[in-house]
Amino acid sequence: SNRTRLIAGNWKMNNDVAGAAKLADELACALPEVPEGVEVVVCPPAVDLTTVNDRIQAAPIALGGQNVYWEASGAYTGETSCDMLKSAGATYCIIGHSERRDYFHETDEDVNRKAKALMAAGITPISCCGESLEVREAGKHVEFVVDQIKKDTEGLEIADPSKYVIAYEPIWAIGTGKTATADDAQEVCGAIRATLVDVFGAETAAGIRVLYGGSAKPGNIAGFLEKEDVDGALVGGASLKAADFAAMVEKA
Ligand code: G2H
Repeated sequence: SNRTRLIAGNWKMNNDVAGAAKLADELACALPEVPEGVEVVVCPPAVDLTTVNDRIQAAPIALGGQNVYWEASGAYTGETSCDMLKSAGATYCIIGHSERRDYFHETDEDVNRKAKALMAAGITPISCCGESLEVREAGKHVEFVVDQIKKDTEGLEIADPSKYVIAYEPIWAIGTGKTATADDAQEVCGAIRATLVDVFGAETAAGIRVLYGGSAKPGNIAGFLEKEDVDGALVGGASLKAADFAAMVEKA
């Protein structure tokens, strides 16, 4: 495809400010340039955003949040708005990660509202979807993810398809060392693309990046990226080591 590949690092709840500064410096050093047709983004914890932003200024690395709240401001203790993310330098934001859905009860309706707020603010959502082991074993994974995509994209208006990203992360493959095969990923990413064609039309669907996530690492990323509908990776564990993350970017 002619879609720009996207390699996104999700640091999750790792690294205090000093640790984030160190990792950001190492990444800037390891990635003075990225291969043509590849975009790179790192998503540190909210308290680390400005520090990381300062450190990656000279590198071809973008900054993203891990979560956002859709209201503009006010009495929402503990939350971060789109404009706050933007003011810290973020141009991407992960939404609907399975950990947020599981531990913090985030629903498809929430994910949909977050996507709308981010896009209105000019921040690119990385909207996560994916099935549990139970759903996979029942053979209902395609149906389940297609339903998530329909709900998560409801009423979205996508003017620039490069500014809306989906990440398919089978929950049973997250941080478990159990990787989905490249064919597993393509099966669902292909179904996601077909759903996007239904929702937005063929032209827009062809421009939306669909990432794979779940124990992606230097040794397996190439196999995923060979697949027609896999346009990059959302990387957790392996994004915490600059050498591993840089190796994955080089292979993209
Ligand atoms: C899936 C992924 C990144 P990991 O959560 O979002 O994490 O690569 O550690 O499985």
